[in-house]
Amino acid sequence: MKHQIYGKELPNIPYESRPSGCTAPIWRYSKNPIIEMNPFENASRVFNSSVIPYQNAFIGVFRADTKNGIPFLFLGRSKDGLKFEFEKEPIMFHDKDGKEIKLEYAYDPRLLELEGEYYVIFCTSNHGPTLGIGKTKDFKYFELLDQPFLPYNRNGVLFPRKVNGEYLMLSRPSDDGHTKFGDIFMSSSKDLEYWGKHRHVLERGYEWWCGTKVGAGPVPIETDLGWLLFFHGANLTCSGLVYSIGAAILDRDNPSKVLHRCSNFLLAPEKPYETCGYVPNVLFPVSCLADAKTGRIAIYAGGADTVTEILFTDIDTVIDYILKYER
Ligand code: BMA
Repeated sequence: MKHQIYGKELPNIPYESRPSGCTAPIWRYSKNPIIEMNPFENASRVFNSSVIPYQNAFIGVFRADTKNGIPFLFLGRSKDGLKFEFEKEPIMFHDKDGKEIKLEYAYDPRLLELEGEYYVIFCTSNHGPTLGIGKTKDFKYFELLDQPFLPYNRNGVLFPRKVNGEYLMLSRPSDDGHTKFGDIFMSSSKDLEYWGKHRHVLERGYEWWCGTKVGAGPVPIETDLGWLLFFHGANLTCSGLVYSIGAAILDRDNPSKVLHRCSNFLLAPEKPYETCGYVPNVLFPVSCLADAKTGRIAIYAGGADTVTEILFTDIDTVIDYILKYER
C-alpha cells in the first residue's frame, strides 16, 4: 500500500475485488442492493443509513421511511455487514432527565464511535429541518443532546476524534425544502454542546455534477495524506436533482482546509436501482467501513431513496484517482 489508513483493523469488512474491466475508482457489490423495498413491517424503504463495527459484527442506524411516509431511525444488526435484522420499533431518544422525546421525523443518520461512546447525527425538525445528536453507550438507551445548530441545516457529520482539543462537525446550511444551494461548513465545540468557529470547507463545484450543492457523506477517514471525505454532489437537471459521489482530502490538523479535491465524480447513478425508484438518479453515500491493514473501504449508500447498497474501493485506488483528476 502506498497510503495508510489511520484506524483500526477490520478483518471481517465486507469486500469484493474490483471487477475486471471496471475503470471507476469505486465499484458496486455484485449482489446489490443489500436492502430491498419493504424489508420489515412498517418500513417501506430503507436507505441513506449508517453501519459501524460492533462486538465482532456490525450494527447500524437505518433511515426507514415508514408506511405513513415519515422517516424514522431504526437499529439493525448484522454478522457480515450485508444481511441485517431490524428492530421493529424506531429508536426512542430521551432528554437529560430520562423523559422520552417524540421526534416529528428523523433521517440520514451518521453513526460513529467517539471516545468509547456512540453518537448519531441526523436531520430532524425544530421549527424546520436541522440536526439532532443522539448518544448511546449500549444501543439500548439513547439520549438526545442539545441541538447543535439553528434551522436550517442538514448532513451533519462528526469527526471520529478531537482535532487540536476540539470536536469538529461538518454540516450543510440549507433551506426548509429540497434545497437548491449549499456548501459544506465546519464547526468546533469543546463539549459537543456549544458550537462555533464556523468555517467554510467545500463549495459547490463549477463541475456540473456538483454545481447545485454538496454535502458531507460518511464520517471522514484519517489517512497519511489527510482526512478522506466522500461527499454527495447534486446538479439540477430538467427532471430534477442528480446525486453523485465525490471526494476530497482535508488537512489533518485543520480540516477546514481542502488539500485535494477531485473534479470528477467517483461514481454516479447508473444502475436501475439508482436511476429508478422513489426519487430517481440518487446515489447517496452515508457511511464507511475501513480496514487499516489492507486499506479496504466499504461504503453504504442509498439508491434512489428506495434501497440500500454497498460499494467498495481501497485507499490507494481512491487517493490515486483524486490526485489524477485533481481540480
Ligand atoms: C436530500 C436528502 C436525502 C435524499 C436526497 C434525494 O435533500 O433529503 O435524504 O436522499 O435529498 O431525495
